[in-house]
Amino acid sequence: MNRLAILSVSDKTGLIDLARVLVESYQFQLISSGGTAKALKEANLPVTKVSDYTGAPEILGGRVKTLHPKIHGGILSRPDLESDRADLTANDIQPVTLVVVNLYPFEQTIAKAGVSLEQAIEQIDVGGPTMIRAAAKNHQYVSVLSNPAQYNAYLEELKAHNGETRIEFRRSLALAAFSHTQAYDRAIADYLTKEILNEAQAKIDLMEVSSTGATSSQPSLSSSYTLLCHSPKPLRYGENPHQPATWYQLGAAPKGWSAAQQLQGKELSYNNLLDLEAARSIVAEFWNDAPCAVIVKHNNPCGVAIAPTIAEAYQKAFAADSTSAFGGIVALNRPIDEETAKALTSTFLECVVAPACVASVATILAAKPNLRVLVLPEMQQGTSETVKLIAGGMLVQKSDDLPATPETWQVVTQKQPSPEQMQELIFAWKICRHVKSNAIAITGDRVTLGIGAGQMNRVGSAKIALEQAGDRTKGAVLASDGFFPFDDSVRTAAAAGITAIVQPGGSMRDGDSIKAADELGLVMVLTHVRHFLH
Ligand code: 93A
Repeated sequence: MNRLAILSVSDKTGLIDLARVLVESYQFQLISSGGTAKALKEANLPVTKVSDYTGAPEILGGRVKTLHPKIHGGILSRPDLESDRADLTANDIQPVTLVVVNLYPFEQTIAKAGVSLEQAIEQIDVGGPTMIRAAAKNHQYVSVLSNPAQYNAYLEELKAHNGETRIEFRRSLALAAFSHTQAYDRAIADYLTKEILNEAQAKIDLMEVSSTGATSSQPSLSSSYTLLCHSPKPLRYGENPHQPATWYQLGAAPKGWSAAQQLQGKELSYNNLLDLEAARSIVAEFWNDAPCAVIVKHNNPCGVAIAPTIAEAYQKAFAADSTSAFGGIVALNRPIDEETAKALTSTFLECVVAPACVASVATILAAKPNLRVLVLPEMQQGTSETVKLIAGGMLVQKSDDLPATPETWQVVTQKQPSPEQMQELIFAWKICRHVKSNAIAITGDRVTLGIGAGQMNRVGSAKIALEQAGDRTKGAVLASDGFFPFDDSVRTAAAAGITAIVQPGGSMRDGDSIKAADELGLVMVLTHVRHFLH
């Protein structure tokens, strides 16, 4: 019986010469798809069309040419295996010895000017890579030539080995084949990525409530964003029960919260996710630090602490403002340990996220079945941009991921900070930037003592933070996310016992604040960087 070769090539370079030797010197029987068969026939070479061999015509304008069990059965069969041989006989399939395929010229097509997405898509070869991969998989028995440059080497191999090929040779062809299909798919993926980004850039009309009704259905994304967003997951509701909401994954592969593992607890809500992200971003700030625990409520931290153990850090973060911590979202920069798990289950919390949680600890947490426990190994990785919708538009900005650079800070008071005070100021500053503006953070011994968030004037935030810190303000430090427009905040802070302040500076009246600090014996450090968070 003749050996069977399947030839299906877009680039017909060297095809005739190869086919002639295969037929005349090695008695191959040739099977080819339409265009290839035509070229061979014109050169007076004997060839059977795939459609005649399979009995199935080429359909869908050529989208289905070789995708047939008689083709793939022949390529993938193992003639040494009795069951495979039986299958071949039962289905009238001949084993294939050689596959010669080169693919639709996708890259050459997209390199041309003015090529539409539809035209590019038609140049995505499906049947060709399928044959190449099948032959490469079955290289124990089959040779695959995926490039005309390999034809001569193949003929040389046949010549040198009595019309046969060695397994090492077939394996090297298989490797070349898989590398080729990988590069081919990469080019397609790159092209689609560019298309999607271009389209998204052009259209900023993203969220539209689906036309089927505002409250009864999930909000849907306009087409441009649907391309970027994947796996839409309906949430029970948004910030409030009358707001339908959906959680979309950005990008094809799950990452960030989409990749987090939920060990137990109720389904995540819209507000949970927002708070978890706020807590994660603070933990990320202290990712390379000592054990750190963060408790968030309504997107603002109500307790953050650093301590020698994660259990101690959690206990301190909780004690920082135990009233607010009720129903809080906790993030830890260390795996949850048994001691922390016990503390976590002794109160009502909404969610806990940590980089890891072993089974024995999970068992302890199971005592609170409603508590959502999440494992997010890459907690330090955030977003590169933030997006907000406004009427008729969308605001996109780079995320505020500028690291704190205390080496560039400027002490502007007569009094210099002690090294310990400096460390505390860094801690307070790193937290303050994660508090909604106007933000004031008061800390001592690496624990938040008072947080003033979201007030419409800075002294208002300062008053709230100081009141919350109460008598713990003695010797504490204060951070402000924006400059002080007046000296009132400085005076209020000093009166409560604050000893050092870190703030961006940049106000017309910086002089007044610095003068007040000097008068009251405070340390003041300017960062020259502000961190508004709205
Ligand atoms: O559209 S396809 O993906 N569907 C197929 O079933 C198929 N089989 C082979 N393209 C397919 N091919 C490709 O056709 C080959 O990879 C080759 O590039 C080309 C050869 O077509 P023709 O022999 O008609 O010139």
